Amino acid sequence: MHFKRRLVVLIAGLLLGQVKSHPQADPCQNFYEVACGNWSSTEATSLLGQLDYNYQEKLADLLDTEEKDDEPRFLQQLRYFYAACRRPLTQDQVLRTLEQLIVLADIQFEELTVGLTAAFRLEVLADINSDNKHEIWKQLLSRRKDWDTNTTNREPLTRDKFDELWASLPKKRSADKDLFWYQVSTLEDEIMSFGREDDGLPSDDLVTWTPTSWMLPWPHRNLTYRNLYQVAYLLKIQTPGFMLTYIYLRLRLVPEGRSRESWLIDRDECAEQSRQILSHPAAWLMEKNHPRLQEEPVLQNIFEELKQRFGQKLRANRNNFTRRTQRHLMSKLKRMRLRLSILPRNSSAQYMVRRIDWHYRDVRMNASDYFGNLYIGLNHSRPQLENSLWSVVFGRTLMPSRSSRSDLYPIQGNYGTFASPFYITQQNILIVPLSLLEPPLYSPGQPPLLTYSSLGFILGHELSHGFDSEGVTFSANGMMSRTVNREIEGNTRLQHEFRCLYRKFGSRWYEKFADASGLELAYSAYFDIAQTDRKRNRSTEHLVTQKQQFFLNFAQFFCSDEDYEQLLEQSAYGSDRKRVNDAVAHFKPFQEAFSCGTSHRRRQCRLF
Ligand SMILES: *[C@@H]1O[C@H](CO)[C@@H](O)[C@H](O)[C@H]1NC(C)=O
Ligand SMILES: *[C@@H]1O[C@H](CO)[C@@H](O)[C@H](O)[C@H]1NC(C)=O
Ligand SMILES: *[C@@H]1O[C@H](CO)[C@@H](O)[C@H](O)[C@H]1NC(C)=O
Ligand SMILES: *[C@@H]1O[C@H](CO)[C@@H](O)[C@H](O)[C@H]1NC(C)=O
Ligand SMILES: *[C@@H]1O[C@H](CO)[C@@H](O)[C@H](O)[C@H]1NC(C)=O
Ligand SMILES: *[C@@H]1O[C@H](CO)[C@@H](O)[C@H](O)[C@H]1NC(C)=O
Ligand SMILES: *[C@@H]1O[C@H](CO)[C@@H](O)[C@H](O)[C@H]1NC(C)=O
Ligand SMILES: CC(=O)N[C@H]1CO[C@H](CO)[C@@H](O)[C@@H]1O
Ligand SMILES: [Zn+2]
Repeated sequence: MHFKRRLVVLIAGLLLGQVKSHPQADPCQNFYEVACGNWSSTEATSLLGQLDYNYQEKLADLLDTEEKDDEPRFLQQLRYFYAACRRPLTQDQVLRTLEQLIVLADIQFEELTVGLTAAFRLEVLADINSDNKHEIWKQLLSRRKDWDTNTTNREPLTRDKFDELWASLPKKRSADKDLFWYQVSTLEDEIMSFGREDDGLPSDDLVTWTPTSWMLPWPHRNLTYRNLYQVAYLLKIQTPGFMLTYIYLRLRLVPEGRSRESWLIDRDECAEQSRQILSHPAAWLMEKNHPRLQEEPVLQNIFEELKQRFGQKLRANRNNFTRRTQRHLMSKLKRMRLRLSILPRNSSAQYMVRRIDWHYRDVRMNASDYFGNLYIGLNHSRPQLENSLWSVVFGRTLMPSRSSRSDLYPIQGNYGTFASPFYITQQNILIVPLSLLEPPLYSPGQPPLLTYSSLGFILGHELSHGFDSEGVTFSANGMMSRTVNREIEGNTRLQHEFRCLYRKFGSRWYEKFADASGLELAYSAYFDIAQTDRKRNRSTEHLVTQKQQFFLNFAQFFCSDEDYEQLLEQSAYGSDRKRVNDAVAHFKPFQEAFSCGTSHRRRQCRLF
């Protein structure tokens, strides 16, 4: 998700018993509905979104307090960024920023992000990349907020006007006026050609608004939703370089005196952006003021239990692997580590400060230049991001192998959430941002059932990524093993199971595997007695009720609202509804807990 929607309602207690379940739905058919039935209409977008929101509130509080004398340099940069973001923004600033960007030699998504943020007055940092450009434009076209229409002009450019604007345009040496006019006029003609006259047809699918801050041409005729997508498509296929200059020209169409108004970005959004742009300084400040690391043993213990359960599966050796591959798998599992926080652990406070300072040594924020800061921040994180592949919520990520254990792991908003943990294949390490250890997901001393069914599941999910089709060939220290790869490719049973998952879930299969496996591990860690955890005293009373509660709490982690749901529909995970229902669909203990008939039991694809 790229524009996170503002949370309207704060939720107090989400978990177990506090969400009204939906008794009419059949748990065996649609367990999501049972668990989340009435959640969407009343609560926040999603639980992880809520954790982000709470975190940002606290961060904003800290950034609103006075600076102290001895603060590290990186913290000053964070304060400058936040302060500049909180100042009233003006069209004049927008124009000056665009003038600096359009003359740059190489204009990419970072520059376009700054340009669109400035021109469209976005409050939330857009995450633009080659995959979601269309989505961004659809979002921009769908925004409906009151705005001063006098600050924009929505008529196509005439050649005369174009000539006049071009004469005062800061230009690159390579700029070709006729070519640029050709591109502009072609694009504008196409946009203006959309829409239909009043033809008496039903008006249900007519767009009834002009998008907020829309400074591009807007047809005089009525647009259908289909037209809107067509306009979005036309805009998305333009290059970032063309788009920036074009937007600048369009903004200049309005005489500067007409656009005196200024606008403000809310403090939560500024805190969120501060966290996106300077994630480590933000994490450092938060961890200093809201220490959470004492929770570490709770998670480390659960993680060890999950590893132990997964080890049992591996030892059963369903795939009849050779001893060599078995050793590879067992050693990988044994040495998989869990690290809390995106900051290096196990280092002195001074070292940590030096490490972060060094990472941000080239970043010089200006306490009165928000758009300039945005560019500095995005430009600074560009090389890191180019070197790593990212996936979304509960991502798995491939880091460049040269990165070291003391690295500052970048945390990105384009996960959809900052609270999402991730597994780094090349380092065999699982990173859990501390912001995950907050209510309503976690509070110290909560019943273990709640912890196992939520955090236990999340850790199990990430652990399982170490053993999906991509992860499995990487060794305990993150090296790709050709021998193991060959054996896996030649293993008839495992390949058959891979295909089974693929047939069922398509390219999303490895997430579904991680979900199913994570649930199984967490369930087993909580309910099955194992030698390693005799110390825990499980109550045997009301076992069926406990099991039902376990599954309900697991499912309620995914409750989200409908809009958000639709967006996720397109992501690697499928909708939350399907995620929950797919994860429980073939899980025997679930079917027993809810007395589902055998008709619901189909064969489960099992990798291990
Ligand atoms: C827009 O401009 C017109 C004419 O200049 C003026 O009457 C109107 O009040 C302006 N609207 C706003 C919201 O400033
Ligand atoms: C747009 O649609 C409305 C409602 O159907 C109609 O009244 C109006 O005339 C249409 N405008 C144009 C320019 O076709
Ligand atoms: C596993 O391998 C052994 C010998 O290598 C063989 O006897 C056995 O049948 C195999 N089992 C399966 C399920 O393929
Ligand atoms: C932390 O560092 C110390 C010394 O550098 C080392 O002995 C210890 O094993 C490390 N602990 C972890 C968890 O890496
Ligand atoms: C900070 O930005 C303002 C424009 O908003 C500019 O006038 C000023 O020179 C900048 N300061 C530095 C140190 O670059
Ligand atoms: C952008 O980043 C490059 C290094 O990646 C640096 O050389 C350049 O000065 C940066 N530009 C700005 C405006 O920060
Ligand atoms: C374990 O639970 C049982 C029954 O609830 C209780 O009688 C017993 O004292 C508990 N043992 C420990 C070590 O807490
Ligand atoms: C689907 C459903 O149960 N909707 C209900 C959610 O809660 C509101 C208010 O409590 C009811 O009016 C809806 O019928
Ligand atoms: Zn995953």
